[in-house]
Amino acid sequence: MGDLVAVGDYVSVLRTEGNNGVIEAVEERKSMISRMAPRPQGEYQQILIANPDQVVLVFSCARPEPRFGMLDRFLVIAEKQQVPAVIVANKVDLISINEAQNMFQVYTGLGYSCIFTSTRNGLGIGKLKDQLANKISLLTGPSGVGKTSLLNMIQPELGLAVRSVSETTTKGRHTTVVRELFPLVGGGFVADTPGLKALGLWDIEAEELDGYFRELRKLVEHCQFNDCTHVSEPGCAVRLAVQSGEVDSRRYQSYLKMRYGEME
Ligand SMILES: Nc1nc2c(ncn2[C@@H]2O[C@H](COP(=O)(O)OP(=O)(O)OP(=O)(O)O)[C@@H](O)[C@H]2O)c(=O)[nH]1
Ligand SMILES: [Mg+2]
Ligand SMILES: [Zn+2]
Repeated sequence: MGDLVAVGDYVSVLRTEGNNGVIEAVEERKSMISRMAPRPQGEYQQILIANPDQVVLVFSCARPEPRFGMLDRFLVIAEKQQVPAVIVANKVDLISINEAQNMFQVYTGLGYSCIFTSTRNGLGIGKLKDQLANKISLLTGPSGVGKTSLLNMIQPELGLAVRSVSETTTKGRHTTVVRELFPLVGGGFVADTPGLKALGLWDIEAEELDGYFRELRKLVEHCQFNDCTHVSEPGCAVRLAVQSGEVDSRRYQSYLKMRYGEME
């Protein structure tokens, strides 16, 4: 089971009366960002966006603390779909730029671009605006990290609703509810999404996971066994690299969690 049509799909519409129409066909997607959404009826593939040029993963440096496990899952999905991923570290005003850079340095070290922002002092807003220009982007991340606030700052005309309750509550509470593509004044579109609580991987096999971790991908060929799971096999190049510090141990833990089915 899954969404039949999603934000970003190219469709053929048959005009009916007035401003109404029915979708007659959905073109094949070249890529999509989707997750397994928990539903009482069972597994369901929720498509967050179809055919994006990039996915912008927004996390806050504090309030709430960044959920790196979720970031790692998003990166795996983006790698599998070959969709470029950009990380936004928002609310830098709550810590310092140095602390923020340290927090995300694993990712910049892997070659992901990371934009440091604050809607309180305007840091990085111009950079983010440039990054979004003339592209179709998905803006996603946990709830309360400031996704909608960032969009409003980039384009105040949008006037999107932002959480007004006290910032001291770090619990998820959704302010954005609908998913929709907004046109950007300078060209391009961006989809704001409600914050996600969990990101279940869809259609990613345990055996292919290491290929979606940039730092593991290049090591697997050096493992003694070509079906190495990188857990306990002898001659495992991945575990060796974790021990030497060449591979970040938290990223390795993320890999294990994903491989052995824990939700994040
Ligand atoms: N200190 C600080 N607070 C911010 C910043 N950006 C947003 N906030 C606050 O964070 C809270 C959540 O902002 P939203 O923009 O609604 O967050 P969201 O990610 O869209 O949340 P959902 O729609 O629930 O997914 C609001 O109280 C904002 O004022 C920032 O750069 N610094
Ligand atoms: Mg929002
Ligand atoms: Zn191995």
